[in-house]
Amino acid sequence: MRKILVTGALGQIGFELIPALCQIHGPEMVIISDLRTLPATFKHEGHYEHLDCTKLHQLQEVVRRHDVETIYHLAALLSAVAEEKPQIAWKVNMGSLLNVLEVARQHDCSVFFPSSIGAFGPSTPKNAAPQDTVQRPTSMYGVTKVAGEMLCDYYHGRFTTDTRGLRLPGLISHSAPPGGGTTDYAVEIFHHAVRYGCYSCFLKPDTRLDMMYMPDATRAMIELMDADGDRLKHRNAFNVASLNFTPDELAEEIRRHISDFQITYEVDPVRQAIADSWPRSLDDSAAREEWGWVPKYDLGSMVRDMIEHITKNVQLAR
Ligand code: NAD
Ligand code: AKB
Repeated sequence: MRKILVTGALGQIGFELIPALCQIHGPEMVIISDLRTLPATFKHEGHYEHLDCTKLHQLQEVVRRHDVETIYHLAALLSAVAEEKPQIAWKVNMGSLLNVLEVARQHDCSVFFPSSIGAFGPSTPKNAAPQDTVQRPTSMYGVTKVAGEMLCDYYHGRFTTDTRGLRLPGLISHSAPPGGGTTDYAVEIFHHAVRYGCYSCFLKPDTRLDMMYMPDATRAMIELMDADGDRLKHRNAFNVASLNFTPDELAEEIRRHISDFQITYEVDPVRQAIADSWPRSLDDSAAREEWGWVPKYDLGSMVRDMIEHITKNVQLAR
């Protein structure tokens, strides 16, 4: 049987996508790969390959040797890091995607591409941004995401490569740290709330953005890749939404569990400018119609689950 390759698998998404894929397909079917070496603390099953996806020959060799059928291409620099190193971000985000698409074309693989709310810009409608709308992002991250969406659609149209993608919002998980994005506050806040009872937030209190709990996000990726291709009118990439809040509203929900939690604000102008350029919310009706997307977590159930898991981890570490 042909296998599944996950690139950039040691990051925030890979940490939860790998166990989900191993549970469905069996660990022997999942190839974990990253530029980083496998940390001793990494406990997941699945075969590990040290792989720099900007190197075409490395990617070709791994895909050929493991007879890969599906590639979840997670390797990329996130928005805040990409804005610090725009030239490197272009090289990593676009260079690795072009390599993945080329190898997919040669070996008849399907490709999952994680686009982002960052693929939109200030001229996109701010509320309920439609599936098909203006995409003129002003961050390097956004430029690579919108170009990535188009490149994936090009490979599908030109070579019939099965490419599919999601415009993911800020993702929240308790098991892995975020990788340098504008929405990282929504993960950091929980660790600080449980450990210290306070958090200094780098976005303004009323910065409204879409967010999603990681179990919903990994399920969305797997469900999209399993969907009947004939039903898909869109491919790269589908708006998906579930949670929508400001830092102030998230802090209020955390106070239901940690009543004396305090939030203060020390705004980072770079990340604030990126957040202000993104839509406040997305319309995900195309995903719901074309492949049956339905989120399971709301703000209350996400916050409860995050606090339970982080509290347990903190107690175990003591
Ligand atoms: P992350 O930063 O946590 O992890 C990315 C991983 O890619 C890291 O482990 C890094 O070592 C690896 N990597 C970097 N360059 C590489 C290279 N040349 N070859 C191989 N591996 C390399 O990112 P994440 O949060 O897991 O996000 C994964 C993907 O999902 C990215 O494309 C990101 O833009 C997208 N996305 C993430 C979010 C989010 O909130 N986490 C939201 C929208 C989209
Ligand atoms: C980031 O903030 O860069 C990511 C994203 C929304 O793409 N979390």
